[in-house]
Amino acid sequence: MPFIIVRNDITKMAVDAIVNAANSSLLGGGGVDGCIHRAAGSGLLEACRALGGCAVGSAKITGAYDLPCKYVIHAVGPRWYGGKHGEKGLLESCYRTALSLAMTHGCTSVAFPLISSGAYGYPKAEALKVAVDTIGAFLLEHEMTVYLVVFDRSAYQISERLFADIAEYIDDAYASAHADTQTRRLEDSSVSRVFAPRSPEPALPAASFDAELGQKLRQLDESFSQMLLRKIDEKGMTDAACYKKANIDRKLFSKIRSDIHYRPSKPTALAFAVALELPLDETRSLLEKAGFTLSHSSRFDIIIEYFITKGNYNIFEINEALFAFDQSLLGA
Ligand code: AR6
Repeated sequence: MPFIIVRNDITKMAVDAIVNAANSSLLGGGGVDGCIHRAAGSGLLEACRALGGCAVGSAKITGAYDLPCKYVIHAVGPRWYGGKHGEKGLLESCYRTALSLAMTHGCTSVAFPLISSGAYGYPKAEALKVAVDTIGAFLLEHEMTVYLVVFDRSAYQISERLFADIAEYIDDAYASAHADTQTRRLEDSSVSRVFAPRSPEPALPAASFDAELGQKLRQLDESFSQMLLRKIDEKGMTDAACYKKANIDRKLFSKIRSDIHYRPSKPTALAFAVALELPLDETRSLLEKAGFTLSHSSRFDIIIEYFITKGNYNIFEINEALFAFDQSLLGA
């Protein structure tokens, strides 16, 4: 999965590069900066001294010393002064500069903390949106696995309004699923009152059974991968645009492309439905090809349904919401 949100201590991430939320002196500090310098050892501070500082909104790279990664990218986020002092542009520029440094150093995996959201006071929900949007846009153009490392749950907040809106949608969907069950129970009990044993189906002789089954197997419906490739063509998308928008890595996509009977996981199948911007009924048809359905008994399903019915097909935003509700993320 090219973009993954995880809850972890960034110094434990075994990726090519981790990003530090530094200050413009690059000589260490508190928060994630302090954790990284402590875990990397004094060699990191020596390397930073040689860099001569760094401008706000920019980033510089060093080796990683005792850390399990290869590089540390020191990005200097903006302090929050209320939002009207170019904070957003500077924060975006931090992510973009760090990502392009990672690219030029051949990194295929990078982990970011939520830059500026601690000591620098950037509101967490807004800092998170900048991170998700900027990293998301980069991944639509480049092959890389990017982790957004969220230290603790309180550090992670999707906007309260979105959270409340999804929570309400889940409640309503549960309520209607429950009402359906009740009606069904009533219907079932009325059926059982008039229940009469069904006459047994006449048994088919073994030979004709085999022939009929053989014929049915030859008339298999379009498979998941066939439908996926057809939809990509119909939408006039390239394969790469589709798997990137689906947060799916290239290797998995090639597997799906070359195996018409490929059985994806549900998050993978849904990721493609989102990338293709399928409406709900077509999403259900694509899922069905992989043996899945959307159910109102599952929070995961309701959240996906919420975004599709709102016409919001931004997989990174959907994942942000899934993460906030402790659900598996889309993509693979
Ligand atoms: N792993 C991942 N995330 C962490 C970790 C960790 N080990 N520790 C903290 N965070 P901050 P800033 C989260 O304050 O706002 C320093 O003194 C934390 O919960 O580290 O950019 C520098 O030297 C928060 O969400 O960075 C600068 O002077 C996020 O990392 C200044 O702070 C960023 O919080 C930079 O401030």
